[in-house]
Amino acid sequence: MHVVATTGSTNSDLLASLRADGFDGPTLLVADRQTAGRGRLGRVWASTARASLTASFALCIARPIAALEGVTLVCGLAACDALDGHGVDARLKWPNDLLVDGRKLAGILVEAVPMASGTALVVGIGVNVEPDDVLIERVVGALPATDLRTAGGRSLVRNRLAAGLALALQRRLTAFEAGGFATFDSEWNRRDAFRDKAVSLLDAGKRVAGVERGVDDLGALLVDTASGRRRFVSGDVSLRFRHAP
Ligand code: BT5
Repeated sequence: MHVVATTGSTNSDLLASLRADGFDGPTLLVADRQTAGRGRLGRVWASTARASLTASFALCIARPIAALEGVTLVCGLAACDALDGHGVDARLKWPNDLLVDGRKLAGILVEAVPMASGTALVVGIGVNVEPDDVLIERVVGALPATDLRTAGGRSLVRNRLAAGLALALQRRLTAFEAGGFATFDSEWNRRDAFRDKAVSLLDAGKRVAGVERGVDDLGALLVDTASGRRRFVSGDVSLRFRHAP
């Protein structure tokens, strides 16, 4: 476990060291302050030194990149496990957000590097720990933000939170390595914040409306639309609540 005062992005740092030096055992990198935090699809992850946990965990699993369907969702379940231990019961928004009361508490960014013996994964997680007006101003997006303190969290020492997240990730990803996503779908669906809700998706620039029906055994999102059930796997999908017309 390494803790640094400031860096651009803990995900970028672990990816760079994997590419330069290969995999050197499971590594947890925590930054007190992150200046260029990344979300999915080129989006920004906002954080402040006072209020946020920004960390990444690198580990290797014996599966090729082509057999990683659902891995991000499993990381979401692991993050929920860790937060359960701090008294926060989070819900999941496909594919990679943790919500409490419809507000975004944490986001996960999973990146993969092929290795001779499988795939090295860098699992980045940003968690809002304390309420912070500066942070709220920096969050531009569809969902309002919340934080562990507001959600009633206990024992919110950041290094302890980070270590708990890494242990939960290691445990869940070991199970994923053996059995893939198929053993996780019902558990994920029980945590799904959008289950049976009217949603609108942006799929490669095209808007699709329907009712969200959870995920299948490969982690694909199922949506009932006017033209039947559709399955979304692409990374380029944004999910939004849809208000009744
Ligand atoms: C994510 O992306 O939610 C993944 C965030 C992962 C961040 C961690 S921090 C450690 C590691 N190092 C990195 O560089 N990244 C990882 P996405 O689903 O694309 O969500 C991004 C969107 O969330 C933004 O466009 C905003 O709308 C919103 N957002 C940004 N910062 C937020 C915050 N602190 N709280 C709530 N929402 C936020």
